[in-house]
Amino acid sequence: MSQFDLDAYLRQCRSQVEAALDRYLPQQYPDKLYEAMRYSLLAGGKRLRPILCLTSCRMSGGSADLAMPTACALEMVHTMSLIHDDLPAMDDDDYRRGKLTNHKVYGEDMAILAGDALLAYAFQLIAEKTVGAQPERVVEVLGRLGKAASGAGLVGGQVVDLESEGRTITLETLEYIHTHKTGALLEVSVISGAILAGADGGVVERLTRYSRCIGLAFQIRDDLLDITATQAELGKTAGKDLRDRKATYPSLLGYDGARDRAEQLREQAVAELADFGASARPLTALAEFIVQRRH
Ligand code: GRG
Repeated sequence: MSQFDLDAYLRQCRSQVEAALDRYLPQQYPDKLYEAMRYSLLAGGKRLRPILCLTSCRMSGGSADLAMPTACALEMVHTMSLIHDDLPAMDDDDYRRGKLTNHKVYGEDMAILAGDALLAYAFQLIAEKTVGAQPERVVEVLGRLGKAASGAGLVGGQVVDLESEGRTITLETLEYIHTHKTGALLEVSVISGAILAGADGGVVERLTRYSRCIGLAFQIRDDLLDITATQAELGKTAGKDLRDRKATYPSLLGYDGARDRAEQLREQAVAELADFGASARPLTALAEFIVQRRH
């Protein structure tokens, strides 16, 4: 089997996504609002969610163009969640993606509104710009994205996270936080690409199991990096979990235990792809990237 060049693949996907984000969200009136939206949306980042969406769409026989509006919408929802997460009322962070956080530059009022506008526009983008998918598939993607962003997804995870601050929590509560705060959007990223391409229920089920494993593995890696990586590598404050005495996978399982759990999850994720043969190489490599990434 020829070696799959993940770095080249990531570079190519990222440049397509960057161009599409810039195109879908041009600077316009009201100037300050769109400047604030574009400031965070075009600030870099790994673009993992759009890449997962484009990759699962291709694996299921669709084109990158088919999934690009959804891929960009996923990045908009992700970015708005980072803007709101960084606000003084939540995590109160000064740096994100190597730059000052949105509210530090534009003020809290504009940061809240930029996040709101990105969230609403994400749904508009999918509805208006998706070309070539069956309408009921587009509706399914809209519904799933809505659920992932709602109290049953990101917002629910964030609420339990805020309520857990300064308290001792169980591994079960920690898993609830992360499967909702982080896992839900990663899952819909993988699934939406496949749905748009017309994948059947069996494929969607396998990819759901794959994405749940990589979602949790992603978060465990995040917790490990918070201990080992520097602020320059992370683009945000490092060592914050320890300082805030937050429950994390390493604090509950030990550093090695958490690392082993992430590796187990990667293996489980990859096992779900066995039936897809060579077409699953990018998703296999992405699972590896998630547990080995340095930022
Ligand atoms: C979605 C309506 C709505 C509101 C947001 C604030 C909030 C509710 C939720 C918090 C969600 C959150 C910040 C989760 C953390 C997710 C996470 C691990 C982010 C880091 O992702 P990376 O590493 O970042 O992919 P880059 O910068 O590479 O994109």
